[in-house]
Amino acid sequence: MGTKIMDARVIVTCPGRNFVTLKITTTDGIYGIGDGTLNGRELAVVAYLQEHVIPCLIGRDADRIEDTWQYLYRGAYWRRGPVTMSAIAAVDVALWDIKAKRAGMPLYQLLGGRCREGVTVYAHANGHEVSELLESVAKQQELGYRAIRVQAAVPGVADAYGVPHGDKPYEPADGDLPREEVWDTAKYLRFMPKLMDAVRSKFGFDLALLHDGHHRMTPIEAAALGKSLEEFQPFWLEDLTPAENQEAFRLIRQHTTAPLAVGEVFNSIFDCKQLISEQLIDYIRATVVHAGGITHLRRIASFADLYGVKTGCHGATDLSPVCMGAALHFDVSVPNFGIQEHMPHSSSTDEVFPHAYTFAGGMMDSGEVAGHGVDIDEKLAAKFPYKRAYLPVCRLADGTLHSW
Ligand code: EZ4
Ligand code: CO
Repeated sequence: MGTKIMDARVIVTCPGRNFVTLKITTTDGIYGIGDGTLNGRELAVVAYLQEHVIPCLIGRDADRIEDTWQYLYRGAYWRRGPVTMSAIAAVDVALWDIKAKRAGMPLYQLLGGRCREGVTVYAHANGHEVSELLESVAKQQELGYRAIRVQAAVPGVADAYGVPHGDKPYEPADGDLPREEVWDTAKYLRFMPKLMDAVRSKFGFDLALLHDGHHRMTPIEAAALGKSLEEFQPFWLEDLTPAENQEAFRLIRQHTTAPLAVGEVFNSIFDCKQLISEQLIDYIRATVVHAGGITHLRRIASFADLYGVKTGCHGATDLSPVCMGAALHFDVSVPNFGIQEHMPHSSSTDEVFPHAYTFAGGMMDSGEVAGHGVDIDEKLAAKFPYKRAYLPVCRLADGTLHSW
């Protein structure tokens, strides 16, 4: 027993979008990889890893995952935050990958084994008009998805969240400097019931329908949205209001029974402690890369389970295939699984990160390969150098900066 960390290296690649990957190699010649991508702030995590984490890793016992997590979290004195927690996640996932490879087992076996036969995922549908959105929903249904997130352009509003610019697939981090978008919540609140009505009228109520408010409402606006959409039975309404103020969700809850999902920007259990313990949400969206890896995400999920809150891991394209692979092992083994987001990566991203996970009939699966089942083709990765890319910023018509 006992294998030591011999080498740790950060690989940055941009096969269509930027990804940060940590590769850890042990003295017995096994390597593991972890995702450390933080959209629009990628190089901050690279520096954190290279300058401050990797020097402490060399020579450590690769089997001591929990101790290494505690060392990087408590030991740093400065705790939490997306940069720190993404860096810790990269180490944590690489070490779980190594441990599972050494055991000769898929990672989910080390997490207690399967709790389900597959992972129900939801797709994104979007449109510049309602008719285009309806076509997009039909297309996702044909691909096999039974849960679909709907986002459409709002009449009279220049930029709605979740709708692509032009014909390209939706990928918001597209500016060498942040693109500026203009937003109007009142118009959005008037439009949303019409949109949901159009979708339910065409597709009926068997389809699980999701929607992302992307932090743009005040608590009372969020309450009004929930109330107006309740009759369309959404599977969830996501990120209606920014969640720095957790008790704001009490107000939303007083007015609507629409299920609420929050937490893709959370990086610690403390970000959702009150939301969970007061049962102010129904799904916790934290995922592997931004919430401290498998080790910390399991802690969040166990805590959530005490209060009947289910998981709903973030799975946009800025979370690399390495994160998706690790998340799927978590998803098949966590008792209180809810749903997993799936936004397929570009073919060049899939080529740089060969993976064992699969999609069929609206479900994904981790696969049965030892480790988390995701690798990186370093030669190919080197052909796609880092390219600075920002997420947009959002303003109101009078120029006031608003949450994007
Ligand atoms: O805007 O991942 O639910 N999914 C989302 C994402 C986020 C991006 C930000 O990096 O809200 O599309
Ligand atoms: Co979201």
